[in-house]
Amino acid sequence: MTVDATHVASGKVREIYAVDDETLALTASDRISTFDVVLPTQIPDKGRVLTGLSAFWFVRTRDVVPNHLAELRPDGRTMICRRLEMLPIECVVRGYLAGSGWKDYRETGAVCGHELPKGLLEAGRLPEPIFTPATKAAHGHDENVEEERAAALCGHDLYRAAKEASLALYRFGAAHAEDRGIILADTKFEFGMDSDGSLVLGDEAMTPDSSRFWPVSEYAPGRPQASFDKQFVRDWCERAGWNKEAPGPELPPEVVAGTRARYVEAFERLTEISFDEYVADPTVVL
Ligand code: PZK
Repeated sequence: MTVDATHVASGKVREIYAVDDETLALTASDRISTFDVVLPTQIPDKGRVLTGLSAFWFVRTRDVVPNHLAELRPDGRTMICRRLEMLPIECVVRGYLAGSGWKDYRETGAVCGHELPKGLLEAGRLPEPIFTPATKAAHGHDENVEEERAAALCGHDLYRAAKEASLALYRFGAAHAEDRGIILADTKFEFGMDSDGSLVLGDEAMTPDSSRFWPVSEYAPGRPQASFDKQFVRDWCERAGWNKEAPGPELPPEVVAGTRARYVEAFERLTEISFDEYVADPTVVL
């Protein structure tokens, strides 16, 4: 990184540095996690794909809700961001029933208080996208919560604004992606407040790490869907007989190359910009 900064936090595959009192640097590594474990093998350029996609969406959704992006660094993997006071919830929007949404529906017929029609299939499309907030777990999995609990944690006005912004962002991204052969099945946003208390979108946005991307061409409800980006890794891990506890297995070169190609393909399909051009000059997404 060419920005002078002190490290303040680590995510599974990203790091945050403090630049000054008002500014952070958010940098995406090439690490990959699957089955909740970070693997010892990196996927070259994965961090650039995620950062480039986030920046692409941030620029195109500014009129939906303001966001924290201040500057995209020449490395293509670092965003300089406005420092926010983050809301204590994960803002998840689901257009399809997968993961914990499918699990909750199967067990109760509802997800976060949304009573859904009977007879929906695993990975089935919902009649309307739903907002399904979750509380941030310090470790382990986030917990889906009902609207009243999430609103009490954020304050009702900010909660309402985050919910409406999340649904509008998802509708924009999902329509854009579907036109380009990718189903944005669900996605997670994180919001914060700026110094005057107004809502700002933070974190990453509509990337493969914060969303489920499914290829339209392979979509078939009634079973788990192939992941656009991680399916080679998951398949290889299953065939290798890994018990899904840390440490994960090293990936062979053909799985690394195939997975890198899928990330680059997602970037190019969604942005309609060549990834090589992005690497040469990241500002092409802005
Ligand atoms: C912030 N995270 C989560 C993400 C990590 C941790 N603009 C902002 N202002 C203040 N805080 C944050 C942000 C953002 N984005 C986000 N934690 C703090 C997170 C990635 C890596 F280590």
